[in-house]
Amino acid sequence: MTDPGGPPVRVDLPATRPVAGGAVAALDGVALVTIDRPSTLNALSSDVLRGIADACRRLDADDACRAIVFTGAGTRAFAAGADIAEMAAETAAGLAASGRFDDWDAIRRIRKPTIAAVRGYALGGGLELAMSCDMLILGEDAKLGQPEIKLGILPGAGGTQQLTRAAGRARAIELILTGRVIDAAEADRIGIATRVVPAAEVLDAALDLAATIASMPPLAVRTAKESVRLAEEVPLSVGIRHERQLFYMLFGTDDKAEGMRAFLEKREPTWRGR
Ligand code: CO8
Repeated sequence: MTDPGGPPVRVDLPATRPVAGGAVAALDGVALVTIDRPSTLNALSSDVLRGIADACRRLDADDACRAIVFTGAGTRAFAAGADIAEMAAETAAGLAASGRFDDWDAIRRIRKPTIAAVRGYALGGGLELAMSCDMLILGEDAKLGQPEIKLGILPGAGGTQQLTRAAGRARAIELILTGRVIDAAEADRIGIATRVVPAAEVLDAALDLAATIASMPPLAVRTAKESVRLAEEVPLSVGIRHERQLFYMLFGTDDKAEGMRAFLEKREPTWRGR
């Protein structure tokens, strides 16, 4: 298979999808980021990673974007991991100097809500990318794993931390020390998935979820995400204190006044993001 020849990462804002009659519908506020290297099962070369990180930085600063879906081109893979051909030539010093982890950090730091739409393989860095997202929609054909151990390395883009937080130590360590690949049903059972859907419906399900979130008041979405993500980092009492500060802050917003007024007046709210 050959790649389409365009940039290895495509960004559509707003995302579109076909509707009846051959037309396309734009999904207001939803961005779609597509990894487009199907010939390597969307392996994450440094170019691809930079493309994803640049997209995250741009979309995070763009008020027109209120939710982001990440996906892989084709039906075989979300991403089969970091590019092994590239990594084979890499040295410790080169890796440390490369700034590639700045790109991973940029992906994890994004404040807009993120959804991974996963068909086929999400392995190694591919699973780490999916787990960096706030939500994972898995197709029934999804195959997830951290096979780095078989290459003499460990999951170095957050996998040991993210998988352990999502699935618990006993499950995460077995997967990381054996490199075993799991199917969507098992991923769902151990708490990695938001939802499992038929393979052909993955992207639509992710776009629907993104469109629903994009229709919510942006400041409340942003602070709710911040608060949930903080739960992975800090003790409960600190998280609850922070949540309370964010709650106070939202009581000073136009959207809080509008949301409650609209409920009482039995009408749809109009969000201003202020
Ligand atoms: N890197 C580069 N090329 C790849 C990768 C990859 N990760 N995965 C697949 N490809 C290529 C294959 O080489 C092949 O190319 P070609 O047609 O030129 O031979 C093509 O994609 C199709 O793959 P296969 O022929 O192997 O397809 P199969 O259906 O037989 O197998 C698998 C599919 C099982 C997914 C298999 O391709 C595989 O095992 N891939 C490697 C999976 C892997 O080990 N991933 C982890 C990589 S390590 C990592 O991600 C570390 C993350 C830390 C990042 C920090 C960076 C700074």
